[in-house]
Amino acid sequence: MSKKYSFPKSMKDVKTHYCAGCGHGIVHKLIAQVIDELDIQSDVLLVAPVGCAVYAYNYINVDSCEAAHGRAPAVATGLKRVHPDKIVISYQGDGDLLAIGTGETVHAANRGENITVIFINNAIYGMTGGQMAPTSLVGQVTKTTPYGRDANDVGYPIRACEILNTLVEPKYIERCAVYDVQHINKTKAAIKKALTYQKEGKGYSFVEILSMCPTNWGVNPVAAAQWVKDAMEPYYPLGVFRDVPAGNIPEAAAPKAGVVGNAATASAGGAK
Ligand SMILES: Cc1ncc(C[n+]2csc(CCOP(=O)(O)OP(=O)(O)O)c2C)c(N)n1
Ligand code: SF4
Ligand SMILES: [Mg+2]
Repeated sequence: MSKKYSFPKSMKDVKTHYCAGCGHGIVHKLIAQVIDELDIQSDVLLVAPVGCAVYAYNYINVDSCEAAHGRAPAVATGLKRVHPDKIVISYQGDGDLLAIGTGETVHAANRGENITVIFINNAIYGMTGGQMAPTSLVGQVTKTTPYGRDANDVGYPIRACEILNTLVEPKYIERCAVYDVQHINKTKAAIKKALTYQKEGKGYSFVEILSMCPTNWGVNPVAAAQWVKDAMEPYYPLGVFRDVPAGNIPEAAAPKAGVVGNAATASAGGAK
């Protein structure tokens, strides 16, 4: 017997403004489903980004606010500190999170704010018409790299999970993708784990999602999904980078007891 599809309670039943094949709508729905499953609709505070998901609050039916481009983790920090019992989600694109907002991103993670950051990596500035993002691939043609991204000029694409995984405080870091059903289901599980950890007070969680922007990549939705798999995934490997409650703490990020203020430091004159 086929299971009847039920529309998420935490999703507004409105027409989408996203292009066909865009990943944002898929991720919005996953977030809404997880909010329903965890029964936290009245507890969630969503910080919407500046980017194509600027109207995230028109779809996800929770209390929301807008943050200036790049500032969402700072706004999320304020909301969480004032309302520690709320579940605070910062939803951001790659231009928002890794260009103008790199500082806010790294420092919120480094402070170990008990918030969840959902990072939509579509390798481009979608909303503004397809300029190069920090995550655009080498050779990728964009409006601002008409001959393809040249690493000699602008450096290599930035890997957010790998950077955050060098910090001590984050408790959960995973990279997912939404190019097929299997990966969509995995993404939902990652979002659920991140929000569950926040609910349990475990600390900072970060879920990166490789996503499609067919419009600015200049391809159809099927080809866009394929490009995420074939071109993006090899550079941005999927998987769990950090899961502290499960005991997965990389050596480099593990706090070393006694290093600061120990005998060796003291005999060398102490920390200044
Ligand atoms: C302070 C500021 N700088 C620049 C902009 C212009 N701007 C709006 S959205 C955007 C980039 C959006 O790209 P991304 O964050 O990757 O989101 P996407 O649309 O791809 O989901 C930029 C540069 C702005 N609105 N505010
Ligand atoms: S421009 Fe790209 S990111 Fe924006 S709605 Fe269209 S497909 Fe999605
Ligand atoms: Mg983008």
